[in-house]
Amino acid sequence: MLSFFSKGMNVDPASVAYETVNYAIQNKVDLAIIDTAGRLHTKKHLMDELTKIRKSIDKRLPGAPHEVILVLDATTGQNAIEQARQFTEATDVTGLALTKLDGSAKGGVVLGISDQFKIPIRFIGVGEGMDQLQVFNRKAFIDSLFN
Ligand SMILES: Nc1nc2c(ncn2[C@@H]2O[C@H](COP(=O)(O)OP(=O)(O)OP(=O)(O)O)[C@@H](O)[C@H]2O)c(=O)[nH]1
Ligand SMILES: [Mg+2]
Repeated sequence: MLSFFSKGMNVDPASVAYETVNYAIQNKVDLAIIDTAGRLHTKKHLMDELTKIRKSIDKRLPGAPHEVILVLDATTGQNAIEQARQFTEATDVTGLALTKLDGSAKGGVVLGISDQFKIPIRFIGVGEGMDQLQVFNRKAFIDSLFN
């Protein structure tokens, strides 16, 4: 079963996160993905909310979230380093996803980020389709950098 949990506009994101976990538990959902949506790393109050969101999730399900994925756009280049710095300071990021690798950007910057912040690369995006988010393959990625 696949469902989408929403509370509409202008609602406190931490309360949406709490209720999402509550919904997932009550409906015996295997996996809940919470999108923290449109969070600019330059807006302090939006970054501070991440801490609150994490606390609410943990309150409903101690130990959760089990994974926190930072999604980086391969076309942003060096700016991705600053994004990674800000997000890792705001919350405990456990994995990286690198999108837009279907364009001309090769996303090499993510190697430095993974190394510097000690976070594994988990997924890559190679298009807008649902099946175009793929599990990261280190050999294929390195090969593509030199092709
Ligand atoms: N070509 C291509 N397009 C992508 C990829 N990933 C996302 N997109 C497109 O990029 C646009 C923005 O994607 P979103 O997922 O909304 O980006 P976002 O970072 O969540 O944006 P905010 O939540 O507004 O901060 C959409 O049109 C996506 O379909 C990718 O791997 N390749
Ligand atoms: Mg979004």
